[in-house]
Amino acid sequence: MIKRKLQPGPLVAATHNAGKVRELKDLFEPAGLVVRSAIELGLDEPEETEMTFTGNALLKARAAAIATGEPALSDDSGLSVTALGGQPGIYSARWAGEPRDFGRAMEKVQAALNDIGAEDRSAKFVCALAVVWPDGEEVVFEGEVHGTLVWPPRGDRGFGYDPMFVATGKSVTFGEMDPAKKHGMSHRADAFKKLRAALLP
Ligand code: ITT
Repeated sequence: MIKRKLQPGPLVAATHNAGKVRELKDLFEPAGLVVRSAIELGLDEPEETEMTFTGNALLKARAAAIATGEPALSDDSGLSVTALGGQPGIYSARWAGEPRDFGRAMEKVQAALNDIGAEDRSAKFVCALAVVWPDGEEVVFEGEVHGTLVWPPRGDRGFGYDPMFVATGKSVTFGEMDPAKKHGMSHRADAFKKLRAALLP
């Protein structure tokens, strides 16, 4: 178990996804961390060559810690659909094409479910949060949230696949939900709770 703590002060969020930046700031800033994103710092976006959320999270945080000389936080996450064998999974962002269009990505998920006549619409969001210090020490925490996919998508809050995801026991999609409520139950919040217990003073 890692003994080191994340001290109040600068933390680089190694992400180019504006939706994640917003959520990571909401989660980490109350703990006294001053979060600056890879977008604000103009950092390069490394190619995600690993086959797991954890592997890709570490790769992104390592690149940012090396580039800045500051502790770096990254988030690798995605939607895992049961009837699609876990797809889009680590390819969740790539299903949106270039430039990213999550309306299209959601249509692809819906079309893939239609193609196989899937009755099982269960899915989960998965998140790996990695912290890497400039001296090379590193740690990762994983979280998830289970739910069901609805069609058509609903709501314009959140980001990515949020408008088609309803968490178990809820009736609104993450796209319709108040961000503070999403932070109480999301895959990112689940990983953050584990990180907070281990790394925040
Ligand atoms: P970075 O690598 O720069 O962080 P990215 O968008 O490429 O940004 P990922 O490779 O981790 O990030 O892709 C994760 C995708 O999964 C992301 O683009 C979203 O579409 C989706 N996703 C992750 N968390 C989500 C959430 O809370 N709500 C909706 N969609 C989410």
